[in-house]
Amino acid sequence: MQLFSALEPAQQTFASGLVYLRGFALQDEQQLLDDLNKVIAAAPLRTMMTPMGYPMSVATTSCGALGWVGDTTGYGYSAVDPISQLPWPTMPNSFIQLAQTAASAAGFDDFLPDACLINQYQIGTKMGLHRDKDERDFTQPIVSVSLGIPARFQFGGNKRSDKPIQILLSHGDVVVWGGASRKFYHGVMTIQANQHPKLSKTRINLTFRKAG
Ligand code: MD3
Ligand code: FE
Repeated sequence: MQLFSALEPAQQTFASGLVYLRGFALQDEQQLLDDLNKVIAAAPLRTMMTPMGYPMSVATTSCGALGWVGDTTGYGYSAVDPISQLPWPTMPNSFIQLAQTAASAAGFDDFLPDACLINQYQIGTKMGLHRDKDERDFTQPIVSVSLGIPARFQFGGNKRSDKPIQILLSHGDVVVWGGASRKFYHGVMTIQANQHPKLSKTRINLTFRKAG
């Protein structure tokens, strides 16, 4: 099985603290997918409301002590799933291991994520340019894991008007967003029609955060 294209390096640093690790999540792929399915069975994917009162196109759920929630009053983190009123599923060991080894490969040695947001994209959905600012400690990185069909991801700088760079994120790719990149504007371009052998016509993104 060929995991890596010979065209690009397996690891690339785009900015200080911004490290791309191609295929990094494939090391323990099946365990990761099995654990993902268990989390989704316990806390189903759902579309949160935007403050404007429209449902987001991306479906989300969470695991870990804190989960990301949104409704017409705004966005934030909650210790309970608003649908079940129960705590979110615990973060599987395979998730914690992956987040920590990736953070450490990027130079962040003591990453202890307490939140894992799971985003599910169908073909035709996207995520507009935004910054992540609902977390407390911006010295902690965010680790993102892409699964399923690929996405064209864009990130700029600290200003919305900074010209974005696009990168293709494919199944198994991991990106660590630490240092200055933690505050960069970023978004996901409209997902193009595609098919993945294990995730069919969907893309799943995991983001690991120290939110509390
Ligand atoms: C750069 N998710 O959930 S992951 C999000 O593919 C989010 O689902 C996208 O943006 C997705 O908030 C992008 C990559 C990512 C995540 C967090 C970041 C990039 C980031 C935080 C700061 C800077
Ligand atoms: Fe984001």
